[in-house]
Order: sequence, then C-alpha cells, then structure tokens
Amino acid sequence: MTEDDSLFTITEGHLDSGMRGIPVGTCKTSFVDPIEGVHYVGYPVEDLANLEEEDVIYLLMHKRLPTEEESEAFRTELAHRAMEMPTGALRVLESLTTGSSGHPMDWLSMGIMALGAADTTGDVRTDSMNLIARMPELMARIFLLRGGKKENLQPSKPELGLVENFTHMLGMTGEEAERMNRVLRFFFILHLDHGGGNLSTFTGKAVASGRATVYASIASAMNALSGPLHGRANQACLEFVQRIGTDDPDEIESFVRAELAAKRPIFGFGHGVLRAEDPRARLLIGLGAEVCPDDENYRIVKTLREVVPPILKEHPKIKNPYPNVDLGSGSLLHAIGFRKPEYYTTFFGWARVAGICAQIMDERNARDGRGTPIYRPKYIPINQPHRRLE
Ligand code: NMX
Ligand code: MLT
Repeated sequence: MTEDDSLFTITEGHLDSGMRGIPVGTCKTSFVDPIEGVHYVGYPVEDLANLEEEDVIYLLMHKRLPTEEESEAFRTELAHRAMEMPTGALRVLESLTTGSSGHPMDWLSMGIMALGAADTTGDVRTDSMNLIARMPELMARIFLLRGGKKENLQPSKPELGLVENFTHMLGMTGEEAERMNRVLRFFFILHLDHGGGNLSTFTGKAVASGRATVYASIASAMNALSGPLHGRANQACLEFVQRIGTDDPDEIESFVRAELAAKRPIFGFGHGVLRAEDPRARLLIGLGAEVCPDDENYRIVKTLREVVPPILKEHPKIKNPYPNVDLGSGSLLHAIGFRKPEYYTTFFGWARVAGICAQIMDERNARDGRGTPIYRPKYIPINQPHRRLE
C-alpha cells in the first residue's frame, strides 16, 4: 500500500452518516471483524477472557502478551502508582452528594478530571498508567459516596490487582467477592477495546490529537460513552428487561413490537460494525449459565436473544438484528449484587479507559514521535450562500 493508493470512494451517501465505514486512520490495539467480532492485537477476545486483566492491558499497550517477569513488573508498577493516588482531589465529588446527584457517568468523568487536575505530568505513558492504576479506587469511592457509605471504604490494597482491589475496597469478602471478581474480570477484559472508530475511543483520540491531557481526553471519551446508543445501552437494556418482567416469549414479543412502534431503540441489539451476534454477548450469556442460570433477568435476556432478531429482521433498514455486548452484561452485574443499572456504564468506562489510553499512546508515538496530526475532517457546506451585511 502506498500513500497514493485509493482505499475507499466517498459518495454523497456517506455524508451525514456518522462517518460509517469511512477509513480515517490505523489502529494497532484491536480490530472488529463484522462476523467474528473483536480481536485484541490479533487474538479473538474469547482467547483472552480468562487471563489476568493486567496482562491484557499489557497486550494492548505492548502488542504482545507479557512474559511472567514482565507481567509481575507491570502489576508492581500499577500497584505503586495506585498507592500514590491524589485522593484529596476527589473531595470535589462530595459536593455533589447534596441535592440532585447526577448520573454515575457524570461522576466518573468529573473524577477523572479531578485526578488530572491534581496530578498531570504531561507524559502520555505516565499519565495513562497513573489513571489506569487509580481507576479502581475512583470507582469504589464513587459507588460508596453516592450510596452514602463513604466510611465503608476499605484501605486500598493495589497488590490484589485492579478488579480484586475494587471489590475489596467496597468491603466484599468470601464467596460473594469471588463471584464478583470472576464476573467483573471477565466483563472488564471483554470491554477493554473495540477498534479505533467506536464513539468513545474516537472522541478520546480526537481530543488527544489537539495535545490535550490524557485526563481531559479520557473524560471526554467517558462523556461520549455515556449516551444510551453507546455505553449506556447496558443500563437501558437491563431497565428494559426489568420493565418486561417475564420470560414469556409472547409477552416479550408484544413488548418489543410496542417499543419499535413507539420509535424507541431495542437496547442490546444492533451495531455499527458487527453483522452477526457479538461474540462478547455469547460469552457473557455463557457465563450467566454458570453464575446465575435461574436468575429472572437472565432468563428474560435469554428469551430476548431468541425473540428479538426475527422481529428486527422485519425492518430491512436495521443492518444488524443480532445481540450486542450490552444484552447480557446487565443481568450478570445485577445477579452478582450490583442492583442499580445506572452504575453499569461506569464498569464499561472503567475497562475502556485502558484501551483508549493504549490507542492515545500509539497516536502520540506515530510519525516518529511527532504524533498523529490534530483531527480535522472536512464538512461540506450546505444552504450557506455567500452573504454580506448591507
Ligand atoms: N432498535 C431499533 N432501531 C434500530 C436498532 C435497534 N436495536 N438498530 C438499528 N436501528 C435503526 C437505526 O436507528 C436506524 O434508524 P434510522 O435510519 O431511522 O435512523 C436504522 O435502524 C439503521 O441503523 P443501522 O445502520 O443498522 O445501525 P447504526 O450503525 O446507525 O446504529 C446502533 C448502531 C448500535 C446505535 C443501533 O443498532 C442501536 O441504536 N441499537 C440499540 C442501542 C444499543 O444497544 N447500543 C449499544 C451498541 C454497542 N455499544 O455498547 O456501544
Ligand atoms: C462496542 O464495544 O460495541 C462499541 O464501543 C461500539 C462500537 O464498536 O461502535
């Protein structure tokens, strides 16, 4: 491929299409095959789903899995950085506990900005590693502070690893903690990255291309993720499941048809790139069979998985009638004890922070260290004849 080779022809139909399918750059961390789903640096995500989460982050950053020594050193570095968390900066979140408290994704974004305000070095790797290392404590503090239980926060033990330290800080122990760790680690790995063009990643990289800080870029990415067509679909999907309240296929069908008639999205289905069931949906539903086979929400999810695609196929404009990652994740999070769907997107965001940081690092190192140029696509003006004031 040379610089002048034509990769893609842009037609008028591509305009105002959300840049669907238009190649704009290269990505080294992951790609999404429309049928086989996401691959991290070449590995299908299912091969990686039961590894240690730090090793998969290492893969995204270094483009290969670590040796045992490298894995140990990476975990130690993260643990060290977590210990130096500027927790005082998070007092800003306490002012939000009075009156209207906003959405947890607002808190996540503000928390990331607060950490950046307290400790930005300007070095992309250092800031990325600090943020990844400190996310578990930010998450735990958000959960406990919003829940009015900030005094329950257990002292951070970063040597436990990212996911386990989070559940430890929440005060989880024994079998309950083990179940949470198993599901959260699996969820975390599956949500780390999804190619270069998904909305939150693209947003984070666009902001970073102007040489904004890692913290400002990632907070912007989290704001992008908070939309219900993107990351917040996992919340919307479980709320939908709870509204349905039955795994009777006929009742579910009526519900789905009524939603479509009201022009509301069927959350947990459809995708901008995938054209088959998302392997992450299959994997999460598979984990549910192990963790919560008799859970009511889980049973409804399984019925939705069967009932919805044929209905969506009746609408030829819907390019992908199959389940996406958000179909099954909420029922699992609910079953392991996270009862409030409004928190689910923060788990998605927590994981995606690492993937987006890895992509920002790649873009900053591009062109022999000069970095990817500032994002500046072209918009074609319409309805704007030249005018002058008299
Ligand atoms: N329910 C209802 N309508 C849908 C759905 C769906 N699940 N999927 C697509 N459509 C509609 C879409 O709104 C569009 O309508 P219009 O032309 O009137 O604007 C039409 O079908 C064509 O859309 P597509 O080209 O198939 O999908 P697109 O790439 O534009 O959008 C999603 C992708 C994911 C935004 C869309 O499938 C959707 O809204 N799904 C439900 C929300 C959801 O689950 N989002 C999570 C996606 C994964 N993630 O975590 O980010
Ligand atoms: C996903 O994980 O499915 C996304 O971030 C959405 C996308 O890839 O467009």
